[in-house]
Amino acid sequence: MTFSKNESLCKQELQSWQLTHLQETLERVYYLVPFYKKKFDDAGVLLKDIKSLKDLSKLPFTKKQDLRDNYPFGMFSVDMDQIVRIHSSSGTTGKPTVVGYTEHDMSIWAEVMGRAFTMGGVTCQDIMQNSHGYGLFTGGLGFHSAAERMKIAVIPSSTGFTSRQLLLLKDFGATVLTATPSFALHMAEVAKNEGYDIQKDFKLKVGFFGAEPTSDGMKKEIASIWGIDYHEVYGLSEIIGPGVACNCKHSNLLHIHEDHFYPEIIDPKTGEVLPEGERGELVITTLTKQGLPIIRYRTGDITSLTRIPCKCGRTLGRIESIVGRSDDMLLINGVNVFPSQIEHVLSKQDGVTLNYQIIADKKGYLDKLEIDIELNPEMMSDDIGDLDRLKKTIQHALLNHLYINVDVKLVAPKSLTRSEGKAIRVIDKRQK
Ligand code: DLL
Repeated sequence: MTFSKNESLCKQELQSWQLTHLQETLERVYYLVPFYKKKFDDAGVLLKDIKSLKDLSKLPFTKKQDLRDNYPFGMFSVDMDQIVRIHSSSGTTGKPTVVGYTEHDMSIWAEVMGRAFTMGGVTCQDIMQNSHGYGLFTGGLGFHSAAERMKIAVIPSSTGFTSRQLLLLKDFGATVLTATPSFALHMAEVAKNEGYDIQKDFKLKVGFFGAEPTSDGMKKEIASIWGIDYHEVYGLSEIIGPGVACNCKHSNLLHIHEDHFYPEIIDPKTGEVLPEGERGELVITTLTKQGLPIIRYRTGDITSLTRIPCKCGRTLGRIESIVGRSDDMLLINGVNVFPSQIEHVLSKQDGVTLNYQIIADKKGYLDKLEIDIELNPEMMSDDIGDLDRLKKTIQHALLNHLYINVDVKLVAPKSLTRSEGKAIRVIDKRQK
């Protein structure tokens, strides 16, 4: 069963829908968003040059930095009186990336999430505990609004407060769980410690997880500990939020809702479009969005795309689980962290140098971030109190700027390894 008829259009119908909506979107952005008019003019591309889907590759890419440069609302194609929701994600310079939705966009979001819920067999008989963070992050409210529109009873438990989450999960009898994979595993660990019998005390049958790269092993572990069907949801706020792609029961590959989000896979170094099946960076063009239509957005996510038919009957292409990122962004418990954000904070601190190393690791099932920073030689002192105060000041500044707790270690001058080429700033022990 599918949620909407566009999920199983034949190739010609789908391509004709995509081309019509692409041309409409290009008109919209060219005439309503000065950034795109300049970009297309500079590239010497006329709207009438885009006669086929392949012609899309003539257009320049949009990057995260473009959204920052047009902060906050410069890329919107409607007036504020038509915007009904604003979300944002954190940025390298302190300026977040801002996204806005019209009522029409909210319907598209609910539709693609409805497709995901249907892939997991969820109906209005279900109760969904939504343990994604609520707020500017699109995870919490993205799942919430779509569930409500499908008349699914949704428990807005948000993330954290694990013991209380477990109490609600048991007493309210949720059948569906949504969370980041690391939080789902953390919940299971706490449940065991608190003496719950996971299979007997909870009624969960399916879970939707995403927002961070997850190994197949971790997915299997979550499915088996909770005794649920694991569905992966992929998405990013710049495109819509969660719901860009999701896997059905027949495959681990994720159906990408390409009637709304047109995918291309490019070589991240050359920008060339790669043939189907090859791995590269996912680039997405929105086909139906009004608030923030976006052309050839470089997601930074590495994956591949296939259009080999799926047993479920959906004709939408499928992407493999995100393999990694083409930039240096770290995802710490679902929060985006760039090394340059950390450097920005350190550059404002007296007493330390900019010789630092970032170490991402796991503590239990949660991510933890440690930063080793070399002290300024003048700060070398025997006064432990001074050093402790400095450490706390930096931790506080990082929390304020990144919204995550960071374990700061102050180390002696010249004690970190120097490299001859590019400095190795990040050691990600989670990938081992
Ligand atoms: O993470 C939206 C989301 C919320 C997706 C909840 C799924 C569930 P952003 O905060 O803008 O949006 O972060 C987007 O997160 O470019 C990927 O690098 C990463 N990401 C999202 N989903 C997955 C996934 C939300 N299933 C960035 N697997 C994206 C791996 C993912 N990485």
